[in-house]
Amino acid sequence: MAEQHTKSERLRRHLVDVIDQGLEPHSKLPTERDLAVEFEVSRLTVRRALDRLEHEGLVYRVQGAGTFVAAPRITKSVELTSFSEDMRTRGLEPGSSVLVTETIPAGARLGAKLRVSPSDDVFHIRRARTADGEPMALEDSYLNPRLFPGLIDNVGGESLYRILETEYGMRIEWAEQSVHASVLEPEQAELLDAPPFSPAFFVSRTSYDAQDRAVEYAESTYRGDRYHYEFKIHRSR
Ligand code: 16G
Repeated sequence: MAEQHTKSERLRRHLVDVIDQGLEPHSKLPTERDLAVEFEVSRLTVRRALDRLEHEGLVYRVQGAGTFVAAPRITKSVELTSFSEDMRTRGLEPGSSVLVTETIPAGARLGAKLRVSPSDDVFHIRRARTADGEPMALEDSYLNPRLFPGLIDNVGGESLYRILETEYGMRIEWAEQSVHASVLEPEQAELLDAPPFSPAFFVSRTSYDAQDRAVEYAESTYRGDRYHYEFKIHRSR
């Protein structure tokens, strides 16, 4: 058993090296059978190595088609950035398509987030966010119409934070953010071009301006296979 583990670990490392040395994302790896023959190991050993690589997000499998090199995950650092800024620092071109713009009553939950009364209206903007044309996240933004009159008639493909700054002179200064693990509901999966119930990150953020006014409450669902969060953390004194 231990022997088999060592062999699969050796094969795993070899495949990591091969991928790192420049295998293009989405290129196909040799079949399990070919790998077993080439490395003189059992199919079970090959499967173990591939299982780990899949678990680590380096490869993905398509039933009946084989194993492929995964696209690199996008690192999200914990700084207050817009989606567009995030993508650009990673050399990716951000994009979005607006799926919904509507004015709805805040209700108790959104009212509390945006510090308006439950019977007040709020703007709801739902966007599918892309990086280099690939779907990355679904984003529901809620804003106070009194702070941003006419906003929902102005949102298009460009950065929301930019519109808030340039059109309304509103700069977001700080935010409360929470992240939890989630899965893509079938409707979300379809919009994100991913399998239903695949892993996702659910991120919610309430953003404030320098006067601590609640500017936006947003809920974003990111594809779990394309994102990972990176934190710079300091030991408390
Ligand atoms: C981030 C924010 C979202 C904001 C968007 C602006 C989270 C969960 N979401 O994705 O609240 O609307 O950036 O991006 O942090 P944009 O300026 O590119 O439209």
